[in-house]
Parts: sequence; structure tokens; C-alpha cells
Amino acid sequence: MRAFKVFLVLIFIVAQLAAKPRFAQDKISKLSGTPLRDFASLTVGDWQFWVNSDGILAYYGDGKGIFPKGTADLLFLQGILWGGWLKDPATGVKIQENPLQVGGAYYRSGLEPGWIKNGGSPVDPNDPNVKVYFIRTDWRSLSDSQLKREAGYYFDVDTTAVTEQMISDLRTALAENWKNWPVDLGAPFNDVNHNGVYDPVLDADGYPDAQKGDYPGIYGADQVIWFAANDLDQNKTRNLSGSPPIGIELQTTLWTYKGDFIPFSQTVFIRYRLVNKSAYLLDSMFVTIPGDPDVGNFADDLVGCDTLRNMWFAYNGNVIDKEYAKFGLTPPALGYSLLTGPVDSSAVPLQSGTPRLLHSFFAFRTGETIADPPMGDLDFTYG
Ligand SMILES: [Ca+2]
Ligand SMILES: [Ca+2]
Ligand SMILES: [Ca+2]
Repeated sequence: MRAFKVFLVLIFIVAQLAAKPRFAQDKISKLSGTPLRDFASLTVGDWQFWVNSDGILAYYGDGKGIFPKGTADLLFLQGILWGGWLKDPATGVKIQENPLQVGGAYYRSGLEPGWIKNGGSPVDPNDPNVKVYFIRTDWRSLSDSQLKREAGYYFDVDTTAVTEQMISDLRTALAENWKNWPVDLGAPFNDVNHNGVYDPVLDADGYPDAQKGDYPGIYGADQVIWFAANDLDQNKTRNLSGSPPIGIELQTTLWTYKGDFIPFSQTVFIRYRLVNKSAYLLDSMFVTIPGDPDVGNFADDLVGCDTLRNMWFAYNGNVIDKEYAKFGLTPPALGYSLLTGPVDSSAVPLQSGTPRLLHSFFAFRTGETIADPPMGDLDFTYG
């Protein structure tokens, strides 16, 4: 494995205004996989925020970044994209063939679930440990009725359609994920005894006891999701952008808080960790957080950015949104704020150690002159 080397990492952000018209549908990934393995959802706060093991977020078939929970979509889909120059690490010279490469996930995913093994090859995506890991700290004390409601979210069915099997499967998954939280793969943990090592105190059944020692997740968070994906599947990277694989492992952690803890319960925290496991040096790398906000009805939304807050936002162009009106709600607004960014130790002109944050922002609208970039083709004519 090669150490993580990225120079001049900058973040820029894209927001798309309209997603659902028929002509955009062919760009959108089809769902494949099983709930509890390939999909999970943040549900304890005010969001219902779906997560796909191939890196596409806020999406489960037809949008599903729902806010507040049980009402309308506020976010149709979110992804992550990156690109950079591939260079020979010994000479610093660009490789001859396809030196500029990109990857990530957006309407289509260029990622395969699973991590990259030592030696640079991907784990078999059918390995039973390849999945979206999800935990909640109150998993031991959930009542049957709470689990039934949760199962409704996790299997995307009305609560009345939740079966005993679904409840049982969810209960098992919550316990197993707590027990087998993949710290060895990079998942975060609470280091209660501050020794830098994950050494939980196990209860009689072998589960980490949060009252006595280290336990899975992020300090204070009520619900945490973690998964790893990689860009080594050539069919997927070419389907996304036309680019060959680079060798990036993407580790994603998402977390949130229970409903009475405002504003954190209205917030989804996302931490991306990109690990360069290729044989190349990646130079002048850019990372994008592309999003497709749909404030209820997608046809009357506006977007913008706030450079001082390193934030892009979306809001309704009219006082009333016809989708949110069905629930008697004033339409909410959505903001994506970069809390920190990659640190470049040799940063110029920034002071060494300064995180890279918002570099640029642009919006595009389906059907206008600058609309969806083509997918599946290598095309750098945008931006
Ligand atoms: Ca939209
Ligand atoms: Ca420890
Ligand atoms: Ca709207």
C-alpha cells in the first residue's frame, strides 16, 4: 500500500436544480442489492437519509433524502467525485496513457462496495463483511414498537407491512454490527480509555459494553453508518465517466443525533476519507460533493453558495412548495457546509496545515445550455 499522497487538494461543489424529468432518468443508477447489507438509513433524527454501499447517498430508488422524516424529499441524491493527474511517484512525471483520471459516484456509481486489500486488489464484493455497517447506541433498549417503526424505514415499507421477520433481521443486524464494527478497516470508535487502540470491554455475550470501555461510532452520536468502496472496477468507472480505475479506497462515515437535540438532529454529518492505494502519485487533485437538492417539488428551487461559510444551499423559489404543502409545512432549506478539508503539508500559497475548503461552486439546470454533463464519456469540457 502506498501512503496517501495528494497535492493541492481542493474542493468544489456542484448543485443540480432539476432531476426528475424523463430525460434525466437514463443517468440514474438502478438499485441493486439487499436492505441491511447494501443499504442503510439514518433515522433517529429529523432526516431519513439513505445510504448505498456504492457511495450514492440520499437515494433509494427515487430520491430519499427526506426532511423532516415522513414528509417530502429535500435532497434527491448526493455523490462524491474526484479527479487528478497520475504521476510516477519516483520521477514526478505524468504517466503516458490517460494521465488525467476521475472517479467517484453520482447519478451512476463508479465504485464497487468493499475495501482494497494489501497488494492493491479489491476484496470480493460478495465477501460477507462487505456491507454498510450501521449502529445506534440505544440498540439494546429498543422496544418492539420502535423496532417495527425502524424496520419500516429500513425495508422501505409502511409500518403496517412490517413482518416479524423484518423486525428480527433488523434486530440481528444492529447487534451484529455493534459486535463486529470494522475498526480494522477504518471505522471510527470511541477510545474511552484513550490508549489509541480499540480494546472494548465485552459483556457476557461478547458485545462491547459502552458503560465500561471502548465502543463503536462517534462520540455523542446516536446513530452511525460506515462503509468502504473502491474504484477498481473498470466497467463501473467507465460507465461513470469513461475513465479507467485509479485505485482509490473511499471510506465514508455518516452520523446524526436524536430528535430533541436541535440543530444536530437536523444535521447529517458526513466524513469522507480517500486513501490512495494505487501505484501512482496523485497531483492537483480535486474533490467534488455534487448534489441534487429537490426542495419538495423540484421545479421551483433555487441554489447558491456562501463563501464565508464554505457552504452551498438550496431553497424554494416560492413561499409555498406544492409537495411540502401536502404536509402543511413551509418548505425547508438545505445547506451543505464543509467543516474541514484535506490538509496539504506543503501548501502554497496557504499556510502549512490549512485545510482546503470551498474552491468553487456552480449550478446547472436540466434542459438549459449548461446541463447534465454526459456520463460514460471522458469529457473535460465542463468547468
Ligand atoms: Ca433538483
Ligand atoms: Ca482504547
Ligand atoms: Ca420546490
